[in-house]
Amino acid sequence: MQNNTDSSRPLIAVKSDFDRFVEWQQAFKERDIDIVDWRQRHQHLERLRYALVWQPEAGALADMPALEVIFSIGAGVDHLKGENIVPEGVPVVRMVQDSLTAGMVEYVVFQVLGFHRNMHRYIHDQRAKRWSPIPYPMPAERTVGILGLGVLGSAAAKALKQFGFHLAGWSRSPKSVPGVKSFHGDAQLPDFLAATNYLVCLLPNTPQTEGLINRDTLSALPSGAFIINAGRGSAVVDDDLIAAIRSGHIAGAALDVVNDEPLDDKSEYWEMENVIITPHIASMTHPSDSADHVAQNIRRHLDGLSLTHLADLDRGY
Ligand code: NDP
Ligand code: OXD
Repeated sequence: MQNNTDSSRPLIAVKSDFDRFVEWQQAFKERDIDIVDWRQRHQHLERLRYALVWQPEAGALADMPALEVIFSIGAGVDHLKGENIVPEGVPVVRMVQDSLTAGMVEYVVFQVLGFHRNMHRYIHDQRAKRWSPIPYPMPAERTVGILGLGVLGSAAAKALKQFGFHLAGWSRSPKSVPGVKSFHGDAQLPDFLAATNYLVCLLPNTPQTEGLINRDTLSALPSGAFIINAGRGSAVVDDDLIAAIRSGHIAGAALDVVNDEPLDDKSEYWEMENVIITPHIASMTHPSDSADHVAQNIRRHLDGLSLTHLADLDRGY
């Protein structure tokens, strides 16, 4: 079916994650776009102006002579970094879609509330048949600080605000999100950290964000702070975080992303009682609605309009 394409319709090659090709096929069919499986792209190279990819092999996109736009299946574009991945001059559109944002909001709210209400401790208490109530503070006595106040960080902040937490965000440039105190740049990082009880990281992987959560920044947080990382594992210096948790300065961490995925079975994180590991599932791209974002951009491209949500690969996000 995928090879039965109509040459007047746009054609996109899809290298899907999680084997979701059939879902993408259905979603694009409903939007009058033809699609080919990544492995069969060679049969359609002259017609393939678009590619939707997750972790393409080096050289693969460069071997598509008609390629005009690359769509990232993820919000992050770090999987497109590196030698000979994105051909010179071909724009990259990153994924921005309501369902992806909603998934991240769910994850962040879930983890903040879980730590706030001590669920990480009650899980162990239950296993030990221990009935041991722990007093908890009011949300108005706690601040959630979000590293990366972009599409996902702003949406998570807005959702958390409804519970009564104080909210702060840190980004490169100043932001104006109602009810969220904006900090920006390296100079304002210490003040942001000093007031943060739940540190949520939604930063992209760039040279500037690498290792940002380290011994110094962790010690700048108030004692008893929690870490929630759903951005990229590269932001964390693992040995520093492990030491800070062992010392009790950091009360717990939820890590959806780690430096080397999948997490090595020798990692100390697995055994740490106050650490919650999830396998990079904080949010996912759902073909049934994310095809809208791709289809709209293909229409814009065909109409000669500017593309939305272009990534800046030099900046790294
Ligand atoms: P955005 O580009 O909308 O937001 C990124 C934010 O990070 C911006 O506010 C940006 O600041 C800030 N930022 C980047 N570099 C720096 C820096 N050096 N110092 C301070 N702030 C910085 O991205 P999204 O919100 O859509 O996505 C964020 C990340 O989330 C993705 O890159 C991806 O890594 C991760 N992700 C993880 C998923 C998961 O399942 N775990 C799912 C989806 C995404 P400014 O606005 O000023 O430029
Ligand atoms: C993304 C991701 O970048 O899934 O969207 O991590």
